[in-house]
Amino acid sequence: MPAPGENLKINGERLWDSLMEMAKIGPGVAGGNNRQTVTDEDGEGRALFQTWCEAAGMSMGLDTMGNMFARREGTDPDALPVYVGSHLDTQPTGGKYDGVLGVLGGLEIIRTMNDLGIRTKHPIVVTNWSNEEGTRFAPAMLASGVFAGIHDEAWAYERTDAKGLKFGDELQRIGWRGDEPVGARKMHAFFELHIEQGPILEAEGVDIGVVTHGQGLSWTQVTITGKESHTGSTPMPMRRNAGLGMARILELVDDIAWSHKPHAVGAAGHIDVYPNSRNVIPGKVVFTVDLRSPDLAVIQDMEARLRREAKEICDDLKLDVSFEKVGGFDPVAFDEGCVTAIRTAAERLGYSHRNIISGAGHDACWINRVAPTAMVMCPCVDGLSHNEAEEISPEWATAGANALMHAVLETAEIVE
Ligand code: HGY
Ligand code: MN
Ligand code: MN
Repeated sequence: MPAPGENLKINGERLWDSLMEMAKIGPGVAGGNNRQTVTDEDGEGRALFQTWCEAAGMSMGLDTMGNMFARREGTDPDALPVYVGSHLDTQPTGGKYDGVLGVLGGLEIIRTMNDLGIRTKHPIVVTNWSNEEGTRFAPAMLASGVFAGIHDEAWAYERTDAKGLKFGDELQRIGWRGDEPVGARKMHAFFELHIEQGPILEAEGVDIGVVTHGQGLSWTQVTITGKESHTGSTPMPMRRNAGLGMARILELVDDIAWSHKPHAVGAAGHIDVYPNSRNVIPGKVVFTVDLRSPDLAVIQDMEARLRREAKEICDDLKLDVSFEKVGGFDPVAFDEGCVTAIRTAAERLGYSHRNIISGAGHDACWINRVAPTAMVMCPCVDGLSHNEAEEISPEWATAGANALMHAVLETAEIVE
């Protein structure tokens, strides 16, 4: 079985044009995107992706979680397909490349194979996973989690957004709830291309991140209850200020993460204050603490310390506090064979590369549970992501997609 030739390259201009075309759907207010999961804009992005896949001669499958599977046939229809993809949904103030590069990078592989008449033994399937971000409906990687048997589908359908709308109802409403039973598909392997979303590759001037591991994640939703009262006429000793409790706990979260430097991280990105009125002491606050580390024992220690010391803070301030685990996964070690395919691809193509641990969670972290999986990363400007100013260069996108293509073709076995 021949390896892909070193001069086998994708069409970088076409990939970049598709990225810019997709970025027009669900525009943000500062040059990025707001194409949140199962919104009308998500539906438009899905439709454009389907149009492009069908124009490339692929057939589209759609499962009951809205996961999309565009299939290019192989010479052996019984061979398990090689899957490649990521997600098209974005953060509310997201960038143009987070997730999208992985989906359209997969499509560009097919377009290049069509241009050059390349055939493979294994079919190749380009995938768009629903609700990777978990911002509108927690947790993150929801649909790939159901696919991998981590979450129950009925539970996933019941996840609600800030307006009380349910994921399953919204998926149905936008017309992207398929009939194919989620998780029924078997994979030969899965590959995901993603921007690093961190500063390492750019700072070191490295083209390709060979992702050996993904750090683990823990999302704890904290609810603090005090007493709403007048911010002017309530004497300080009488106050039960839920906002003060949250402020001290956010300081605690920062201290916990620093106590496990250099790798652990912690913050709260989601915060709701009630009644959120200028002259009312908050009677209730709800926020989600995001703790991460490559080391499971560190995550467990951080979670335990958070609950223990947050309770002490609230007791001191005469506040009630409750905790709910709303998301998380253990640190991930990707498949060595697939990781080697990516490293070999980078070497064959003459790209600088280094092993890297993914700081962000990805659908690949769940798919790794059910199929040999690995990721390839490209740099992003200033390591910035989950910000509308997220930026990459066309050269980085092209190099990442070339390495992805070589790993996918090598695994799918080119047929002369
Ligand atoms: O939260 C994450 O790491 C991913 O971006 N959803
Ligand atoms: Mn992503
Ligand atoms: Mn993201």
